Amino acid sequence: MGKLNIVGGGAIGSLIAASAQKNGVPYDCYPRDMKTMPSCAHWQNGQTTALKPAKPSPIVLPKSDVLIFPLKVYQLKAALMQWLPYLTQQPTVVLLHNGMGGLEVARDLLGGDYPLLLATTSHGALKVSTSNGFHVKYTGVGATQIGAPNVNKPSPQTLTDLSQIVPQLASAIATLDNALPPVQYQSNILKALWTKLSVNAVINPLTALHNIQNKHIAKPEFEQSRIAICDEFTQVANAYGLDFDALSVHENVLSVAKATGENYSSMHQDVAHGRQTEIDAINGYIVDMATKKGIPVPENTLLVERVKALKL
Ligand code: KPL
Repeated sequence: MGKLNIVGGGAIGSLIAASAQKNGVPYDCYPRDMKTMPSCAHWQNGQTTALKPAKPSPIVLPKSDVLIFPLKVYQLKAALMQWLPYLTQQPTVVLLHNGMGGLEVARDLLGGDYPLLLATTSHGALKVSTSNGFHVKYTGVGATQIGAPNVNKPSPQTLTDLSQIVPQLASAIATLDNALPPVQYQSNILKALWTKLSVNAVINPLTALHNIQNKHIAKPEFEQSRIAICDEFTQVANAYGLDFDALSVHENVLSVAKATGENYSSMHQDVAHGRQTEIDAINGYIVDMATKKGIPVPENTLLVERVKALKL
């Protein structure tokens, strides 16, 4: 089994590193900024795990290695370009981010045949600054969905099918599952990513704009907006051959808002800390995809404008 290489020193990347450390999976971290890389993780049971020292710059990785990019979509292009000269052996690349657009960036830079996995996670983690430097806190147990968008259609239905067609990708999934379980193979990863997109498209901008925790978006005052976002999302997704119905999309959004009720969404946190938001990769992506098909999406368009108008 290959080594797990983690790009960036964000909350989810550090959580994966800490869990790999705890579970005895070989790993290395490559943060952009060594000074803000967490040195330690705090688990929900009060235990802590120290992380090994990070690596300052990329190296050529063997094919059996896994290179995961738990970054914001807008950071992905620069990070992939930095790694490109070191990918001569074609280690498996894994993209893990909120929103959409990473696949297009990766296909542009790596080509459509590159061994690539797309993932989405519901694990929660928070990077905190302490008097001893940065730490990462595990805030919510979740699961990771993963799939292989570059493998020819029809996509392998099970992990066993995938391991027969592309053993390298199945083995990369096993490495990730050993590091931070559970990692669940999805034969239709794009549907899983669009599902997550629908959740983020409602919860993230509403929580950021109204300065509220996730649970509050379920209030009647946001019903009209929730329904409009879900209706527009469904029209766009269906136009691209993804089968959604607006009622179930809305129900799923409400159930995630309830399950993560006490959390502040990632967009809320970005705004609160004056960081760039992921609005372009979330509601902005819906607007772009809608425009290509001539579908009017006024609610999503307005949310993009309003989030961008927030003072950061
Ligand atoms: O993914 C999330 C985010 O905050 O970006 C949700 C699901 C909304 C949980 O907070």
